[in-house]
Amino acid sequence: MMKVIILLLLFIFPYSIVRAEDGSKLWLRYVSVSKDVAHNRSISIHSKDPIILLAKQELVNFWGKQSIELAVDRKLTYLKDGFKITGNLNRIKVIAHEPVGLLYAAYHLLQLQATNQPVSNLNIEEIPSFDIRILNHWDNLDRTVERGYAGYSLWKWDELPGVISPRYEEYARANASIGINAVVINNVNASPQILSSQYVIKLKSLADIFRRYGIKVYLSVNFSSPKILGGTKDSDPLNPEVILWWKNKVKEIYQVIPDFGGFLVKANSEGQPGPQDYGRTHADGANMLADALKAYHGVIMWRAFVYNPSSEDRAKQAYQEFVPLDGAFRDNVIIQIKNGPIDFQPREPFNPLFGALQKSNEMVEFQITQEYLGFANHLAYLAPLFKETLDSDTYADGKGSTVAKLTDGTLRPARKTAIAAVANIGEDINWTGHHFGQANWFAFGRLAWNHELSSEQIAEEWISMTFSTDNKFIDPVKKMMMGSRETVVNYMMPLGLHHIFAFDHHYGPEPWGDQEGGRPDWMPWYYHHADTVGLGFDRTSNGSNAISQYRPPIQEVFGDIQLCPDQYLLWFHHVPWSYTMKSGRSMWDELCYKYDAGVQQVRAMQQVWDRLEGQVDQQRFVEVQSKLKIQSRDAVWWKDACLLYFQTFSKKPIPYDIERPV
Ligand code: GCW
Repeated sequence: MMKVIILLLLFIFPYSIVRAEDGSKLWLRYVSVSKDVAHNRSISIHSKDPIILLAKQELVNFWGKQSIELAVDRKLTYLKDGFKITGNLNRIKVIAHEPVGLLYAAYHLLQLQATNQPVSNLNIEEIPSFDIRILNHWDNLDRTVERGYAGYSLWKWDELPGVISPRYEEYARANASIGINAVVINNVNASPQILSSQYVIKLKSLADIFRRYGIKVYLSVNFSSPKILGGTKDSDPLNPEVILWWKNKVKEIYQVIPDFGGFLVKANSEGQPGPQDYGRTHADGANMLADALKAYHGVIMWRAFVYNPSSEDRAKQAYQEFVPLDGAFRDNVIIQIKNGPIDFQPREPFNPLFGALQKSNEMVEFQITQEYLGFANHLAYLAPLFKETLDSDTYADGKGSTVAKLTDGTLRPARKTAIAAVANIGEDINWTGHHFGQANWFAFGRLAWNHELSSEQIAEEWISMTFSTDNKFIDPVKKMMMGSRETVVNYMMPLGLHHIFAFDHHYGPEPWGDQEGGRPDWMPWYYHHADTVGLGFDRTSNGSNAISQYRPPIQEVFGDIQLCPDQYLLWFHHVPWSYTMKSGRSMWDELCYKYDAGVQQVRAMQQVWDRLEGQVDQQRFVEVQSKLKIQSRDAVWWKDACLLYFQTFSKKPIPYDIERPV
């Protein structure tokens, strides 16, 4: 009887549509070639390099068309990690300077095939925008993940190096397919234990897998490691005993992992130890480590995310600490700067430190994990957020000094350029908790490879590789993704509001939050300053003057309430409730409409998705649908909580044509 019902169901719903699909395959859904194709096509190489062999294998398995020749040409130094693909219907030639370039070319070809792009007349040259395209995992050694919403860490430290999970290789392959070539394995709030010999051996087993995919491993290190692990008197960067400890540790690492990438350091920030504990500067600390790594071509990524509870505006502190040190850093130090001056908010203006450091290497740090954008519950496509920062003109070296061009070597030649993002990856079957979280991992990789790609193009690539190549599916989903980040901004923190999250976990709204004895700079009022006059943080010269850290003409634009774009208004200005906005509405009314728009937009996303039932496998359909339900409830929660709270200051009615808070 059961069998008959199943057969009947399969007849009504073709198997390919109802088949369960858990999302574990990510965007890597290449179809294996038939024996016929394999027979009539050749993939030739002249090398035994393991990365080239892998490139060949991927093509042998999945390339459905012409014969291909893969070759390394050491003369083409300008190509570095890049590649050239030329050819016609019968034969394709791929050339790269490095073996990994051939691997990237293989994935490029497979992507063209998977997205139904023409491959008959190819003339492609791709060179990555940044040298180091790196994921930062905030994974702890006990397998919890700081700000991680996709289950426990992928790294099973207790089993390593003996047991190798197949997911290590799947992870490496996914990264290589989008050009990511580096990973920081552990949390920036680093346990000193990661540098113990036992862990170095565990790390080696991961490095050995990743190497085949062109990926180098890096470690976050705790600045107190010499004292805690090595028993030195202190961890003063100028103490010869400390310097020697680091030198030996670096040597030990390179003995087992010869291509180890380097260290990422969070120092004197949020309670982490650092050189200032000994009266030294960030440069003293960074340079000491950089010297230890130099002989091995290792790199130090030194974070600029520093602030202290003080009377100074938190948004100004990184600039104040780092600009006086400009020029003091070794050339294998890169200052890693969060995209905005506060902390990965749904929207921030660009960090004024970009370009302000004239003689130091700089790189951007984005956050893919959605600490401040609804965790793995909300659909928020982040390519538009990443691009907003990368395309921001700092005017540091004149007009056109975008953050991208300042950090990719175009305007400021650097030994190595880099871009980082905090990963959203965990043990969950679908890797990222929300199926659409995969798109943000993908988008970061694609933009690190080519920051000129448009968010639309990346969305389209991802949708067609992950779900369907049918335009009837791609178009509405792309539209939904493209608006999704702005939607989150609308229902959480429109008009430049920021950091009004519930204390510590950062999920829901708590603009009224006031922890007894808590740090004032961790309390929401610090950021929104609501009072009977108005709302917003005055960062003009009448207030904290954070505006002075931006260059003209940005300074004039952000600093003038009339010129300041609406999206940053309450970031830079304390605006009266009845102030007339560009729309003609009062600031209070505008705020109400924005929150309401956010709610309506999530409901519209639900409708778009609901209509796609049957065009995508049932499992992913239902899982995304359920997440959208949560998102829509949360949007109402945000709107009601924020409007009812701010209304206690504005004392104005909520316009009747928006949904009433209850
Ligand atoms: O965004 C904040 C997070 C912390 C994080 C810190 C940082 C790793 O709330 O959890 O710590 O930033 O970036 O160092």
